[in-house]
Amino acid sequence: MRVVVLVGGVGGARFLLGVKAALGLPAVGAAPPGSPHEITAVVNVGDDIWLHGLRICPDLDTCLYTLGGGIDPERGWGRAGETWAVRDELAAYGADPTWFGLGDRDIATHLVRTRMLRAGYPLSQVTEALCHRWQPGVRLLPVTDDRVETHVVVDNPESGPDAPPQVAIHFQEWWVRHQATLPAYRFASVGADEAAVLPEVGEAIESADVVLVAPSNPVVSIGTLIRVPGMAQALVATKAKIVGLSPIIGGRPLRGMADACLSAIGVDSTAEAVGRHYGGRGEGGLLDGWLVHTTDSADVPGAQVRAVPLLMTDVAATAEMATRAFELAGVGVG
Ligand code: FO1
Repeated sequence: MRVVVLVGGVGGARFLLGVKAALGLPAVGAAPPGSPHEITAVVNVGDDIWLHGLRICPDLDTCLYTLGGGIDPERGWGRAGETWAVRDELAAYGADPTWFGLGDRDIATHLVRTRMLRAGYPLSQVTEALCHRWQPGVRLLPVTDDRVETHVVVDNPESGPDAPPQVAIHFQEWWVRHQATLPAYRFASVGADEAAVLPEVGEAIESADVVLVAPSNPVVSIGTLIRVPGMAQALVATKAKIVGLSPIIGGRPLRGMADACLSAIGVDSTAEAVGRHYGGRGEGGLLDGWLVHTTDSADVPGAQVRAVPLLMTDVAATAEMATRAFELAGVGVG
């Protein structure tokens, strides 16, 4: 079965572990040869940032490390067994920004990626090279090879006679430095207009047997993904059912700060509001199916809604979620 999963950061990577397990594959590491299933993860690049001369791709790296067995399970990002010597040395030099922690092991990934990007390799080929080491057991594709960064419009913290009232800061500055506490007026996908969806992504979606929308941040992960030119066309064209899983349970996100993002675009932090925000496919939206947690209910015109346990407490629970999504999509897992 050809499965495509639209993913963002930590939640998306954890969900992919369950998708693999639901298909009888080892959650971590390479799929055994001859597996009848092919999983393609379409990963958000909006969080990517140039820092200290290195290109950091948080969502791709979180998928790489989580599926390859190198993730720090507590943080959900960066490497297990990490040390921070370079970060501390940079801080000692007062080398800004000091608010984004780059671990020593993690820096090796950014050095390899930056060197390949500078040599002219597109991000998709760089990611493929990194996958040779990590063996994530899924095809890991950036949604585009082009630079599309999420920037956040906030009140200008600088005051002064000619200070503009609002400024745009990089998503990571808003997310990490300010912990999403600065009220966001809107999110801009800088570079989206000149970007194009990766051809392999369009092909994977159009030839998929099922497309899953991971329980990732609906605004800065899934929203930024489907806004890349070419994505909407592929999602409309595919014959596959498109089933999403709510990242909001009982009126709040499990982790991350999706509620801060949702309020910024005027969407309530409820499973129903997010489902309606994505829209039912029968009404010209994204979803054929929408899974909400057992505590929630939702009416999403144009989509079939089911309430199932959505707590990713372990791989088995996550695999059950993926299985329920396959059921709702009408694809048996033979
Ligand atoms: N998140 C933090 O809250 N603090 C950090 O210092 C931080 C560093 C970092 C380094 C590499 C990386 O891949 C991710 C990192 N993150 C950090 C997480 C990152 O901001 C988020 O995981 C995603 O961008 C949101 O999905």
